[in-house]
Amino acid sequence: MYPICYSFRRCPYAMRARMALLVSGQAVELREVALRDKPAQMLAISPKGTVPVLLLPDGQVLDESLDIMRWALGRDDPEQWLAGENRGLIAANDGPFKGHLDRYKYATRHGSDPVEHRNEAMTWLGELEMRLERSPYLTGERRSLTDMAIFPFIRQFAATDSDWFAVQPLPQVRRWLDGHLASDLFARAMLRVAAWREGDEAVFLR
Ligand SMILES: N[C@@H](CCC(=O)N[C@@H](CS)C(=O)NCC(=O)O)C(=O)O
Repeated sequence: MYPICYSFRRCPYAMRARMALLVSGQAVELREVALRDKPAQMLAISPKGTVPVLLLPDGQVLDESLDIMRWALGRDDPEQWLAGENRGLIAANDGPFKGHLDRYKYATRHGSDPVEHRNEAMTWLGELEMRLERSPYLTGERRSLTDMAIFPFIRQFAATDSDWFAVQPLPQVRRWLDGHLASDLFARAMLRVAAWREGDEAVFLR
């Protein structure tokens, strides 16, 4: 029996979880969720209703993306991603940066000033730029959990206005981001699947 992963292809939290599952070789049944019509089976095990959710064969439920990453890498960590976990950087991404990203990208929904939040977000990107001047990845010579947890959010920020982003003084961030976007791992994690419905044939992420 395989673990079941409820996921949403474009969700940055789900992307980081899928990449950790793939790199660690943990095959899972992938159930693509329509966020407007979440499956009752998912809500029954995780009423907070966010993706990703991982249901393990023993009934244990992991419904935080970082917990799913740590679980997968705890089983096998061939690239030693766990050694590069920088909790402070990930928390800064998931907290303040994500707040600015949402208020920039979805300014109408938030009633926010997008430029103000884009500027705030740029302070964070400047910090990443400085780190990436010192080493090719955020925590050293190789990609690690920290890179993989953060880059899906930088991808979203960059794509919000790609012409604008392309001319920002962030050459190292662009190099780092482009490398991840061109990686085989990201391509595998971005597998296209139709929204899951009960009775569908299982789709596997592996
Ligand atoms: N802290 C959670 C956050 C997950 C999250 O917020 N996912 C979004 C999609 S990107 C979601 O499911 N939102 C619920 C909704 O839109 O209904 C995690 O790391 O897994």
